Parts: sequence; C-alpha cells; structure tokens
Amino acid sequence: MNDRLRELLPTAPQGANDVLFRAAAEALLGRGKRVRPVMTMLACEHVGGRAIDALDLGCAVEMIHSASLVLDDLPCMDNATLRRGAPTIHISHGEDAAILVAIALLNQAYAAVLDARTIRPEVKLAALRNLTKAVGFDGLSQGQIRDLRDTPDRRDENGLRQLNHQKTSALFINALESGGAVGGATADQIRSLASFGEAIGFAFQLRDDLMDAVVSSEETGKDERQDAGKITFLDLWGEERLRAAIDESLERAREAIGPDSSLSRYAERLMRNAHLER
Ligand code: GRG
Repeated sequence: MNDRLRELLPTAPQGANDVLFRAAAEALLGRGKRVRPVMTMLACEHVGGRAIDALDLGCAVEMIHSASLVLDDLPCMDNATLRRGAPTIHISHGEDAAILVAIALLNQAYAAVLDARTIRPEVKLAALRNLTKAVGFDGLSQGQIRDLRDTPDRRDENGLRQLNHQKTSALFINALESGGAVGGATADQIRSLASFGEAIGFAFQLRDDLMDAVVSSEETGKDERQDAGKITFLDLWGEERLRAAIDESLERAREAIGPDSSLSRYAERLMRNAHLER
C-alpha cells in the first residue's frame, strides 16, 4: 500500500521548490493505519473481485483522508501539534504549506481515480461522484464545521449521530461502496456494504473518542485530550455505555455482510485495539 501511495504522488521537477512535495509525502506516507483503503480492497474481494483492482481507488480515499487530517490539525481548527507520531504539517512546514498540501492531495485523489487502469469508466465516474459527496456538503466538510461550531444544545444524541455520520462514516461508506462497485457488486451487495460502513464508521468514531480520553499520546501518535471542551458520546453516555455501543455496532456490521467475511474479521481486529482492552 505505501509503495503505491508513494508512486501516485508526483515528485518535484528538477531544481523546483519542493516544499509542497515533501510536505505532501509526509502527510500521506506517515504512520497511518490505512483502514479505509484496506476496506476498499476487501470490499472488492468480498463481492468476488480482485482486491488489487481497487488499490488505486483505496489510495485515493487515503489521500482524501490524509488531506482532511492536515486541515483538521490547523490552528484554526483543532490546533494539533502531533499526528501519526510526528509533528503536524503546519508545525513542520507552515500553515501556508499545510493548506496547499491538503488541496493538492485532494486533487491528486481525484486524478488517481481518473487514471486508474483497473476500473471501468462508468464505475470511475460513479466513484468520483460519490467521493465529491463524501467530501462536501453532506460529508467531511459539513461534519467538520458542525464539530467546530455546533453549540452544546445541538450536540444531543441525534445531532452527534448526524455529525459523526458526516465527519467519519461518509468516507467509510464511500470506500466500501466504491470498492464493491469495482468488484462488480450487485445493488443488494452495495446496500449491505453501505450498512456495514455506517455501523463501522460509527463504532470507529466512538473508539476514537474513547482513545482520545484514555490512551496516551505515545500510543495514539496524536495530542492527548484533543476533544476536551467538545461534547462527544463519551460525555453523553459515559464509558460503559460507549463500550457497549461499540460492541452493538460491530454486531450490526457483522450482520450486514456476514461474520465469515474477511471484511468482518478485519473490522473485528481493528476494534479490539490493544490500547483499549481491559
Ligand atoms: C476537504 C478533505 C477535506 C476535508 C475538510 C477538515 C475536514 C473537512 C474534515 C476532518 C474530519 C475528521 C478529522 C474526521 C475524523 C475521522 C477520524 C476518526 C480520524 C482518525 O482516523 P484514523 O484513526 O487515522 O484512521 P490514521 O492516522 O490511522 O489514518
């Protein structure tokens, strides 16, 4: 995966200013878990396709995710100093470079889908259309502005569910649906993958909220207590109920696609994170 991500990143022309290229490589090739691209590939395999055919699409999703992390870390958003175990991009290269890296990675993601040789043209177009939805007004961007600006009275259970859907689940659902489409999924299979993505995205955000509160920054590679001052499900529900909700969501995910799928097994391993075991 890392090799392909590296190949899909342009290198600076000889003698050119290479700040954007170096900063983009740092943002993309750092110590991320690669959860979304792995799911894209497993979704393709789940419906009978070859995982490798969905590799470039998965890399595109990872580029979008990495761009969103660079923006999320900016001083005007979460003001984070540490990400994936390294200084955040605006700390190492400046805010100007960080903003431009995010824009460049987002564009490179769309280019990677357009250029993918293993994806049929009509599937590419649908994947691009879905990516624009996952990033825009009903996806990451809207989820993020709500996370930054919603007043506490809007952060009730319903509000937080919607926010988490836009901020986190939308990209998971997209990664899974598009991976399935590359593998030739039927409409029913796409619906199952979307339900799986919804459940896993929710569980993943709950897990992220819990890790923020109870795991050290050496283990997460991120600043600690980044959510302090924001109402999350941990505040609404407390730790016990939140852990139970993670288990329930995992169960729903398993039911959506079946327990024997390698996707289900991957999700299970991901959630049984050593740092959160008791
Ligand atoms: C224009 C791309 C774009 C985004 C604009 C900034 C923004 C809107 C959205 C940020 C949304 C955000 C930070 C969601 C959090 C999702 C989440 C749970 C991140 C952690 O994902 P992991 O654990 O991280 O997969 P690694 O580092 O392992 O990849």
